[in-house]
Amino acid sequence: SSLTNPIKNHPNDQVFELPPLAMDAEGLSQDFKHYYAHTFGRDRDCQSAYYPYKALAITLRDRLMERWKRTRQAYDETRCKRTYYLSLEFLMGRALSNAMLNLDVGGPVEKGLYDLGLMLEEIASNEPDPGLGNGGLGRLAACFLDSCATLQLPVRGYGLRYEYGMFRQLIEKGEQVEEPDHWLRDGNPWELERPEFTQRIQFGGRTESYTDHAGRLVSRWVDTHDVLAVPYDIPVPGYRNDTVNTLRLWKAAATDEFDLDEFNAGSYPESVAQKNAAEHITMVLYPNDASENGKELRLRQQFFLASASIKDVLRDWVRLHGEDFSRFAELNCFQLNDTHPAVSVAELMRQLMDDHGLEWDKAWEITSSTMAYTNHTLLPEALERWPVRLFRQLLPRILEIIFEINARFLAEVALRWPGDNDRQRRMSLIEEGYEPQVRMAYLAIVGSFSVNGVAALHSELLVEGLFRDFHELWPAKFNNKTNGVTPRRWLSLCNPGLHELLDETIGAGWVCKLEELAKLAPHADDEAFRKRWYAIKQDNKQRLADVVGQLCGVEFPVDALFDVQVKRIHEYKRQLLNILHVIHLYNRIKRGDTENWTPRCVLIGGKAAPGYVMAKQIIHLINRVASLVNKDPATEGFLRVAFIPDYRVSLMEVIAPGTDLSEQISTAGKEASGTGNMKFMMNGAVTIGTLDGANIEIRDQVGEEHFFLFGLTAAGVESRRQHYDPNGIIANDPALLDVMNLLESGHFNQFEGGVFDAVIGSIRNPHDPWMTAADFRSYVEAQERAAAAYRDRDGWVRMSILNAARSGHFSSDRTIAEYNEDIWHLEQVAPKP
Ligand code: B1N
Repeated sequence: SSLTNPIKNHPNDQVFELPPLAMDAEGLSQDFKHYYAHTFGRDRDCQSAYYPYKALAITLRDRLMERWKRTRQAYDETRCKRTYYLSLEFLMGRALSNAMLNLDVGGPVEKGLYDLGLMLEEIASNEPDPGLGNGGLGRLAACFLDSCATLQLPVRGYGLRYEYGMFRQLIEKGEQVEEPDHWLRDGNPWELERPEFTQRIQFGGRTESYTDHAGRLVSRWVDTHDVLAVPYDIPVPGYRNDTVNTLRLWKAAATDEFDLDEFNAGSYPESVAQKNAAEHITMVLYPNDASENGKELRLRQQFFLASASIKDVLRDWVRLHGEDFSRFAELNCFQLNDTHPAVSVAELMRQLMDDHGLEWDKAWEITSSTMAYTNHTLLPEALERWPVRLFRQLLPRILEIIFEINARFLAEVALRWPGDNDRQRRMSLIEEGYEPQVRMAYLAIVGSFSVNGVAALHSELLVEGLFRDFHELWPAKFNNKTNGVTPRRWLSLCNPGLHELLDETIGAGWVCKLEELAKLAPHADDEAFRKRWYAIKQDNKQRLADVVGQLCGVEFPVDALFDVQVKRIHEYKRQLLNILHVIHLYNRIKRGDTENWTPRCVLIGGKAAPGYVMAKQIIHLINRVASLVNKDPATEGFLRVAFIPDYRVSLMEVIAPGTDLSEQISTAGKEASGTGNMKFMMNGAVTIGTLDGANIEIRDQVGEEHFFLFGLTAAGVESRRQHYDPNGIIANDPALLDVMNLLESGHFNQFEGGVFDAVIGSIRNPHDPWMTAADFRSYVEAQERAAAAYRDRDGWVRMSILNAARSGHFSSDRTIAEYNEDIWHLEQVAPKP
């Protein structure tokens, strides 16, 4: 633009000199009133409950804003090394109470509002829960940003600003129905649009060779259809430390150019419609968890994120260092959250060469010492492969670069293993065949200096299996970083009762040094302490029971064992095994086998990918079993079952504190880590689980006597596959046979013949990859041990305390400290006072 900024052109720092904003009740409520009345123009007659929330959000955002600026300045002035966390998902959850906690203004805000006759909790409940992620992978990214800000590390998140987040789940006639989540409808007070940092992203077109000014024959990308990327910044406050980091989300916007050919052909509307297509890139989050999608629009999203973020970083680099990239790798790191942004490897090469004139070797040295890759799954159905044909059509220049990377890489392989053609075929970035494909995980490994898994077992399985050849070639690249969760949201915020007891018992240091929870252990022997612990748990169970009552219409009595499984619905997570156990309990009740019974409330929740037929059938089955069990008078006082609809971050904040027994029952070797398991443990739930993902480390921490273990090991699962005989297992286990008979007789689908055939059939299938029948007996026995343990109230409370006490290892602060120590090597940078 030809207009210039008068503030920039007449250096006058007075403009930015503002007194620090008030942090007391009086000052906060003044601002709240100002925004409500003057900025939003509302009064007592306003019908919408949204405006009080919005006024409070802006009041808090102002306080973040001053700290945000100082954090940015500190990072700029120190010229410190930075990390960029690239992720297609950031499942941030609500921001308001988190901002209050981290700014340490919870008390004053509550008082200021109370003096105006308003209830904070009621106002806060009007905040939408942004669902820009599917599950664990997206929520992990959010926990990591929280820990980076709290540790004062210069880390910026880069993601997409989806217009529609994760769909809202309704349950109609027992089945999942999806509804679009237009979370931005009323605006988002937490985002700051930054049109001045808009980037231009290329798609399509073709490449051509030309001779550059230095006489080199080089390639360029021409005739492209460009899309604008407009950034929206979201503040990420650290815990009471004045640091506010940034999450930058890109929105796609059309350029103002028309497609001239179309235009001249007289198809004006088609030409304008083209523009529309550009804006579709960030319209919707793909709702698949741990399964790939293969749709062109998804590849567009991935490249859009990669290209815009890298351009943003390089522009900043040039602003501070000019076109000299010699120190770039020393001062920058990209962490790839799975392969979703892995096209970044080729895109950084492209920008360094085509936009900044570097030669291949220099660009490769920079790229391969700047990129780091985290793998989150071993499931073959989740491994991303993109057809070469799609790349050629959408990203022709990127494909050229991938081919070149591959040619040079395979030459290295040939040098190390001369004549081993099979190995070359196995390791190639291109999978040959009828439809050749780009293997994104291999591109990420070849282009990165670090490759990590997300729990000890997972990282071992990676180098023994999927990445074996690469581990042989570059053993030092591979490492483990066991996941963690932020204790701010997942203890301090969500469990105020426990929070207070912890502060009183071991001091307030645990919030940022979660290992200090270990100091709780001796108190497990103190009866008075156990009483208080129990009382808090019962209160939290009541809070959960109220929600279950409202959302499911099922009454959960709080003296029962609260047995909970919430996570995405997937066959490998085995919600089916859980429901088989429920049917088994129901059958026992009906047979009158209820001596020494532990009353139990089973809660299951989670979303199925809309195209995942089996997962949807499992939801249907759970709901049918639940309604039959709950309405049968015989179960009264023994068993309740509920499926909680629309499981999401804000629901977990109520569920985790109110849970006794945490279900982590995946087929061993299939759940990379799990993170819900950690949230439950922190809040004093005991785990029933397999030796899978981080469960193994949870059990190591808490001790085997405080964990209900069952099932095959990962190695056991693989060796059983050859001679797996579910029908033999069923025939020889009367309890399982009864359960199968109930299912197969149509007991749970009286007027819906055959609707559960596929899911029931899977249990009897000798090729069932999840081996549900194999673990049934051992699961039921572990459940019996858990039920017996719960009847010993003192023993259970002790176990609950020890679980929380040993959960310190699962703070994402520990995880991030390890990423920084081994991969990023960032200095802590504090903003100036
Ligand atoms: O990532 C979490 C782990 O704790 C879970 O065990 C793991 O299942 C989860 C494609 C994924 N792995 N892969 C995905 C998500 C979206 C998508 O489109 C795959 N999610 C996980 C955090 O490490």
